[in-house]
Amino acid sequence: MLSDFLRMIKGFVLFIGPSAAGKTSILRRLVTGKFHDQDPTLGFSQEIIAKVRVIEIGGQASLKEYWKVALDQKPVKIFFVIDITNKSDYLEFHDFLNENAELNPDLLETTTLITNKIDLIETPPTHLNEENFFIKSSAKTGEGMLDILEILANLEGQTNSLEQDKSVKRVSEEHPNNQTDAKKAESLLEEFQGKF
Ligand SMILES: Nc1nc2c(ncn2[C@@H]2O[C@H](COP(=O)(O)OP(=O)(O)O)[C@@H](O)[C@H]2O)c(=O)[nH]1
Ligand SMILES: [Mg+2]
Repeated sequence: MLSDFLRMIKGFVLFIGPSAAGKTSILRRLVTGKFHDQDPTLGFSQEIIAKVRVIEIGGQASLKEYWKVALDQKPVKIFFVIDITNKSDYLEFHDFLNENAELNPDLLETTTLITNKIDLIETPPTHLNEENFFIKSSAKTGEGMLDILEILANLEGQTNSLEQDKSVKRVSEEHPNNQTDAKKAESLLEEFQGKF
């Protein structure tokens, strides 16, 4: 089961947020330095960045239960990625904090908001004035990537860092789109178990 798997890999960074906010694009940019236009992730993906294990879970309603499973494992860091041009993404961020505060009391401290797609607008929307801190990013232009990397680099040592296989950079691609979420979770799980 996925929950067993997540328990097994304690010590990780979580990338979550609404579908199509740009989570995969940011992770790809961090790993490859490039931007590719792509389809939203329908399941999960994982990258190793600065030796830190980063797990992305897609934003579809059907995957929210996996968010909770992952949050329950107390990730060392959570990045909540939203599309800066989409106000409902921002509202979803606050719903996320409210709904999961009980499950994960460290949530506020652990979570950093990333407002992605900054390349699409001139000035950040005014509702963001209420945020103390957020990283403005663009997977397309590379803006904000250094800020994210800096946070990840500072986490080195706090996560299970795959020391046994230093050559592994990208552990897994996201899974093909012609599978159901459950199937994807299952096959990703198999792949992970084969690798670690
Ligand atoms: N203009 C622009 N488009 C982006 C950016 N990041 C992602 N996208 C596009 O937004 C869509 C969703 O991106 P994706 O990374 O799959 O989102 P995810 O579902 O959060 O993983 C894709 O078409 C991306 O090419 C960005 O910074 N700027
Ligand atoms: Mg994705």
